[in-house]
Amino acid sequence: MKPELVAELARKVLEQGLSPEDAMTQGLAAGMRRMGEKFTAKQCFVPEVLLASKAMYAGFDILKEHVTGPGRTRGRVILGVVQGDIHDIGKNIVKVMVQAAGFEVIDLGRNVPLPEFARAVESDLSDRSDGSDRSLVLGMSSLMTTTMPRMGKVIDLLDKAGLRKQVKVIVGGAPVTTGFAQGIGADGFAPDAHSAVLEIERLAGQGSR
Ligand code: B1M
Repeated sequence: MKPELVAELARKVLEQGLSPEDAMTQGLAAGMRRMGEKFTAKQCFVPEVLLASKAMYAGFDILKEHVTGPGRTRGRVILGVVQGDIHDIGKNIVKVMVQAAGFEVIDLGRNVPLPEFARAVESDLSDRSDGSDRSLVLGMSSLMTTTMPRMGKVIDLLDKAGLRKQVKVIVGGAPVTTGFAQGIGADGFAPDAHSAVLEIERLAGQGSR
């Protein structure tokens, strides 16, 4: 909950040549997870959580500039938090890690209307006048049990639009499980940002075209 201190520590990470990726996943994300557990246990409340997010972003904004990738595009990932859900801290961490792994990310943001996901997929697939055959992955995030079924609705929309076979879908967020992901017909699931990168690499390697 101390933005100045977190910023100072993030700068120290860089000065000491430590890995900004590790600082993000093992430091910032772990800290937010701890706040999440405290919030759930009613040991802290919304103002503290917001202060913790502010502190998280104070470190995140410094570290993200130093997360480097392989310098070539390995494919494109469309990312967003589903309609009705404004929790985007996890999605933003996933985004930076996926970018660092060399993927181009189209970030649709949070509280994304469901048809917008399908539109983004359609627009990417139709914009291949350069003959590009890069892989395409759609990543959806949801932090609430009330909004997570909407990820399945997006998959249905892709199906109806005849786009489903041309894109791999990965879902994530604290309440999401492998079983849930399989149940809604997603191709992949990841419990954290590091596994999200590995899963997206796997999906992209399968040739999602
Ligand atoms: Co709210 N909130 N919140 N909240 N909040 C939860 C989610 C909740 C579980 C708390 C609780 O009651 N125990 C609960 C949901 C209950 C349910 O499921 N039905 C809840 C609620 C109810 C609400 C409100 C409705 C509260 C209210 O107003 N009455 C409201 C909802 C508003 C809305 O969305 N419409 C609300 C608001 C907020 C804040 C604005 C205060 C703030 C969000 C700030 C923001 O995100 N910009 C907030 C926060 C911070 C939380 C908790 C405390 C922490 C979430 C978080 O940031 N975790 C959360 C409690 C909890 O999770 N235990 C809670 C840290 C983050 C790094 O982890 O997001 O899980 P996470 O991401 C991880 C992995 O999940 C994974 O990688 C990430 C990094 O390792 N991952 C993916 C995430 N997306 C992925 C996508 C992938 C793959 C992996 O592939 C595409």
